[in-house]
Amino acid sequence: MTKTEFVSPDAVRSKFSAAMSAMYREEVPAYGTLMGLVTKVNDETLSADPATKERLAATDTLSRISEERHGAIRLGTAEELSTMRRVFGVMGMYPVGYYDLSTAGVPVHSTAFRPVGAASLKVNPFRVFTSLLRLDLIKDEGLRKEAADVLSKRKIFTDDALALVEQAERDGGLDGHDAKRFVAEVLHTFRWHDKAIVSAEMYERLHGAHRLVADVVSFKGPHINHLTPRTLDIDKVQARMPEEGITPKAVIEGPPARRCPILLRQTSFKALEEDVSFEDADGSWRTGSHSARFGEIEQRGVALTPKGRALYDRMLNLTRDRCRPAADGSNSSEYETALADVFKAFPDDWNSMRKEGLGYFAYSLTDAGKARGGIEFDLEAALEAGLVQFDPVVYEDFLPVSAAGIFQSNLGDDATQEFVASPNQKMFERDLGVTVLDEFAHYIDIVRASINACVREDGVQVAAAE
Ligand code: OOG
Ligand code: NI
Repeated sequence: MTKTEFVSPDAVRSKFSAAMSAMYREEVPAYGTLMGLVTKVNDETLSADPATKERLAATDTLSRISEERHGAIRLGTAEELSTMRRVFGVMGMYPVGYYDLSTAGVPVHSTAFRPVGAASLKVNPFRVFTSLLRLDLIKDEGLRKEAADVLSKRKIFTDDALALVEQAERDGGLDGHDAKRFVAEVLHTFRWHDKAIVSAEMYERLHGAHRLVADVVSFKGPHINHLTPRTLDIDKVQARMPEEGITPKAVIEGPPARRCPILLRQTSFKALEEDVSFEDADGSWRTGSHSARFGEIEQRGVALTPKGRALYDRMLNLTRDRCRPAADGSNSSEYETALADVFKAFPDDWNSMRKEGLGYFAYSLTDAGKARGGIEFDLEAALEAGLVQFDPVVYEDFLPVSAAGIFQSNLGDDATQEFVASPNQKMFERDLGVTVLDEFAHYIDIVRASINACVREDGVQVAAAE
């Protein structure tokens, strides 16, 4: 008997990411327009900056950028979340990090399913920001029960998708034929459904509790609500969006524009008002509207260490103490000035960030280092001697304040609501069925592995800067 050849989880993820992109392009044409603009700006940026292009190519990250994107979904129950974890597991995507959005008035908590490890990320870094609705934060007990009841009855995965997940877990993978079926079956879960599963009257009550509650509870499944391509120059794309008929939100979330980008900058366009229909008691359908799906772009920079991240958080808080960005964009230039001003104190060259332990950098041998067969002494000395070089490690995760800004801009300016901040990672992990991975441990692993690969076989390993 011949041994079954399994398709690698990385290849399944690449196929899935491409299938999602094709589906969303058809569902939301503005996403296709935005992708075209991002590709154009990325090409222009790379031609104007051959040095960056060369480093991206040398670190094998150039090819991933045009295919790079993240999406987001919102789930309703613990069972949906734990099953989603198993589905993503088949594609080599694991839950990294815990994001509490209750502080920002959004009744969800979240994780990011994404590949882990330099090799998998290079193949395809597709991530899905996955939120779980927190009905426990909704005050109206009657409504909470009704919502839980609706959610307990819906089935968001097809029977074949579930069977294929079980098969992959049991056998250790899927062959080419089944991997294709798996992608097609799982795609159904993320589709848009314009027929609500609740009455118009219940939709209004859910909406009254919070727009997000209505979005999660009223439909058959967790429609993908945005797909975000990665740009190399977010300011340029933001400035050109109106030319393409797209209106971006007022301010870019995250750090200011810098010579050396850090973490993540994001901007989005407002959710579309879409026709949906609700079933009446007599079985007829009545038209209404719902807004959920939007577009977003992002620029990714270097991953920060806990020290760098603490500095970023402090500076963002200082900025927001000075000027809180209004949802209607009325003070956006004042906010941008404050942001740029405060962040002047954050070093803006790679070597200072590296030396001060603010960011993660991967090391590799230069031609001279390769000619010597590697290094065997102190890393700093090897850098000085030109035997080793370093490149920024890309930030692969999300930022809670930015995520809150993205959620808010899509909920409408009037939707700000106060919840008592109540992070509950324990509850989230119980519902998920595993603990979430630590993002910092992941970056440290990448740095360590890069250093070890520079060391000569007979050399003494050097410790990574952490
Ligand atoms: C997710 C919003 C967060 C991001 O990029 O920070 C997000 C959502 O609206 O469901 O996608
Ligand atoms: Ni997003």
